Amino acid sequence: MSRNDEIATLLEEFADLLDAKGVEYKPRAYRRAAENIRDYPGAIEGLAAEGEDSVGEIDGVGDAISSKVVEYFETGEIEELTELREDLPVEMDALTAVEGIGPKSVGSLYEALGITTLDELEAAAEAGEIQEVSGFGAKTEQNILDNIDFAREAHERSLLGEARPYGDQIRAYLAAGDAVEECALGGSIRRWRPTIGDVDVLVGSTDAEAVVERFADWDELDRVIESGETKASAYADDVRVDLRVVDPSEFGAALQYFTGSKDHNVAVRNRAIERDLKVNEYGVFDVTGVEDDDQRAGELVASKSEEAVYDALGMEWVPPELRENRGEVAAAAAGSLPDLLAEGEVRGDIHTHTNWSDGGNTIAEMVEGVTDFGHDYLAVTDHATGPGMVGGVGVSDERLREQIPEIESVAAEADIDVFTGVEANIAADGTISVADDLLADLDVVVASPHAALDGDGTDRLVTAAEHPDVNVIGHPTGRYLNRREGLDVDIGRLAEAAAANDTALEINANPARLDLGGGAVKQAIEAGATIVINTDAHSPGNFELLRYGVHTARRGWAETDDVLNTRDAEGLREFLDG
Ligand code: DGT
Ligand code: CA
Ligand code: CA
Ligand code: ZN
Repeated sequence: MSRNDEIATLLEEFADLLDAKGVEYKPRAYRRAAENIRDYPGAIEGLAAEGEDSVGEIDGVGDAISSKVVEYFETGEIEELTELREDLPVEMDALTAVEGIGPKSVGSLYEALGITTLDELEAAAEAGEIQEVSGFGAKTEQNILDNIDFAREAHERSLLGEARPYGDQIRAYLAAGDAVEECALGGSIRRWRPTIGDVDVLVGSTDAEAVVERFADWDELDRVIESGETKASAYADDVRVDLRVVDPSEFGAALQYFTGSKDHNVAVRNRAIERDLKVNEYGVFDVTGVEDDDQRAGELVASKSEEAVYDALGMEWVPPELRENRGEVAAAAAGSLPDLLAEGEVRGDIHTHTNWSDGGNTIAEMVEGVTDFGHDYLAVTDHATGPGMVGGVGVSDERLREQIPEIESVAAEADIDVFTGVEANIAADGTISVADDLLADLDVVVASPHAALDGDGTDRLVTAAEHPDVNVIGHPTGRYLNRREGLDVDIGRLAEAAAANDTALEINANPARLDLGGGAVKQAIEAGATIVINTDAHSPGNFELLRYGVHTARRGWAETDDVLNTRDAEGLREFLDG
């Protein structure tokens, strides 16, 4: 975690605690400052060393906050935050993992019932005490009971977007070690699953002790929970990291085994058995006539590389994102694996926000950011008002009309193509929250569900996809990973409607969403739909999130032609006009 992230996280905690105390306005300022510090390209510790004025040069960071930042670097704590924590000794992250429970509710429940943990919350709900608290009702209480298990489980899994940077860092760090011959990530993080139980990292080395030692010395680790001769486990923040060291000659077999998924490995193992072979973490062995049940018994056929392991089983090498037992074993055996979309093939972003709605930056700053990122085009799609847009976030039709010439004037100066657009809301009955004549005047219409996100949403989304001016269904299920499951959607039926109406289905690359997910993407493509991968950026730093969308597309077997924004601006225009 960079010091910028560290400070941002503290300020967000500050904001949550202020919210819990019922303080108004201030939390919003703290969150905005946190976001800008996180996105700030320089090192915050450098500014802090120069003093409060330098910290205050970051957008949205006023005197009160900059003095706290300096205090933290000087003393190692923010006194006011420490006091707030003592005042409200709640497990904020765990409690707010329950859908419908925010920091404010946590504050009220602590005030009224002294609730600090999920267990206490559950007990109070079961005893009917929650509905007695002012501002809560029987419905909220039932909602807590319905969601607590989900929240408990979710709290134990990290988001891919949180875990992946640690994975990249630990891999680079270990790979630079003297004793390390091979190093790779395995497990769910290598498969780019949207949530991660632990980050698996595998090293090939003849000196396991030195590798375990180097691992334990990694700066980012907060605590080591287990350490043995060839393995170790530790936490960096809330992310668990699992190290395993194997002999370099067996690295490929170990990597294949520890990448999983379990279901993929079962299918691979069954294929081996059919051919009188055995596959395990040590290699592929010919076991014809072998009685010995030692793991390494039999004639070794392959173990050094993953390619060799799959080859020995008569299969193409399987990209990790496909290893979910969704038909990849048969396809690899038949030599018919998809030619997957690659990072770098996506050429633009058509779902982004500016400070006209809830984004943090101007239209010009977003255009500059996406240009620096290397894209060929951008669509500005601020939130329209409507259901789900609380706190005046959405833009009225009238304001959207005013925004069009503003976008066009930035476009005239830009090195890339800039499209006008909107992110409209899909109401529960499938209607779109913006007037038809305005929709017709905009280049890109993203329509997304933002409220009433439970139950079956198929009819609702199909109706939206059939609207002649809707180009993209944004984050179709509305899920928030680890927080809410979102709409149930018959993806096949939605995809058919989308394909028939030239509407693309989005993979929202924001790591909190990754919506659609891999399984749904595969179904959508099979039903003929076009996919579009957008970051839903609210600041220029968010364009970097694209890779999570690309790997989600790969999990859905997407090839280049399946993805709308691999086309150039001309190609995109043809789709929009089609
Ligand atoms: P996670 O960490 O819950 O997000 O998911 P994974 O897939 O990373 O699971 P993890 O960390 O428990 O184990 C890493 C891989 O090791 C897993 O994908 C497959 C392999 N593996 C672990 N335990 C077993 C097992 O009992 N049988 C088989 N076939 N494979 C296993
Ligand atoms: Ca894992
Ligand atoms: Ca593991
Ligand atoms: Zn959006």
